Amino acid sequence: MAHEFIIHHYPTSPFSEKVRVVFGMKGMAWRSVEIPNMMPKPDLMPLTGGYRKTPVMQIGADIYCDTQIILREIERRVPEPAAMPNAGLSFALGFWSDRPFFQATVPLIFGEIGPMVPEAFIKDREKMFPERPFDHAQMKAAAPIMKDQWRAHVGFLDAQLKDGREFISPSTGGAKPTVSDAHCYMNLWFLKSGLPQLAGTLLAEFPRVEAWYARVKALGHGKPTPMDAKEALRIAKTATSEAKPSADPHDPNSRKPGDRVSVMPDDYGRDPVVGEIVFSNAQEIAIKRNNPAVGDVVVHFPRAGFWVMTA
Ligand SMILES: N[C@@H](CCC(=O)N[C@@H](CS)C(=O)NCC(=O)O)C(=O)O
Repeated sequence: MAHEFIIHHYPTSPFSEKVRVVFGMKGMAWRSVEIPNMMPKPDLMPLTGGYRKTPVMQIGADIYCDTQIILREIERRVPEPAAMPNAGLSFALGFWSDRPFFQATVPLIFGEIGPMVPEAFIKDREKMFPERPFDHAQMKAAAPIMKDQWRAHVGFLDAQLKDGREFISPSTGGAKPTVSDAHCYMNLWFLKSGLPQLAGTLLAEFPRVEAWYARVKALGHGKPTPMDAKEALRIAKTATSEAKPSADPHDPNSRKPGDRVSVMPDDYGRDPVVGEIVFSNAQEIAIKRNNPAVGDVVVHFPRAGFWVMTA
């Protein structure tokens, strides 16, 4: 039997919402393991080897870190209905949603709800962003600037929808939802969930965007069934990775299967994961590691936005 898609996530996670929306587009069944929204994550670390962000996808003994590789892998395994037709630059759109647009959304939310946020969460996020104190007064002071930024980013969406298309993607003529909709949806979903009133005010001038948002929301989340975290560990332990060793003839650094490397995100939560290369290419690196709780697992990362170093 093919392994199930297991998502390690929590309901309020905006990056996880991208993945849930793509499951909705494809009408897929998946398993849902709820993880804490801060460290420690004792049932996740054996799987990832240190990567601590949310979400993480597990398929048997293969572990996928970061939505970029998670979405690519879902499409590879379940190509129809296509969420990534001609998907090249949709990945660039992903960077836009994950970085500048997200960085305008976070201070808007935490500037407002900051005083209610537990101390442990603040400490955790300060560890995740060591160069940036979690100062909600500062975030609140930046709100006017961030509102301007947020409005400008939503304006991009509005302009894309101006020709009456139902969905964002140019490659489907906008007739069908694609991963581009999930990228564009994330920050609106985050602000609407955290501060519905502010979102309503900022979106009032963009009825087309609101109508598109409702269409994406109506796609749903597919069919999730809860799974206990311990069950996910057990599945990893009994499964064997499906990753096949293969050389990367164009690797500019001449890395090869078996080389020991450490891989980490280049932005925040820069926890290195160490293992031996199974395969790598321009878009993916898969490394094998072992942990007593899960045995041998292969952890997959995207290349854009991640650093690979000799370990
Ligand atoms: N580039 C990552 C970003 C993931 C991310 O920042 N997720 C947030 C939650 S939505 C996070 O990890 N927060 C800290 C945590 O959950 O411990 C991706 O695309 O998956």
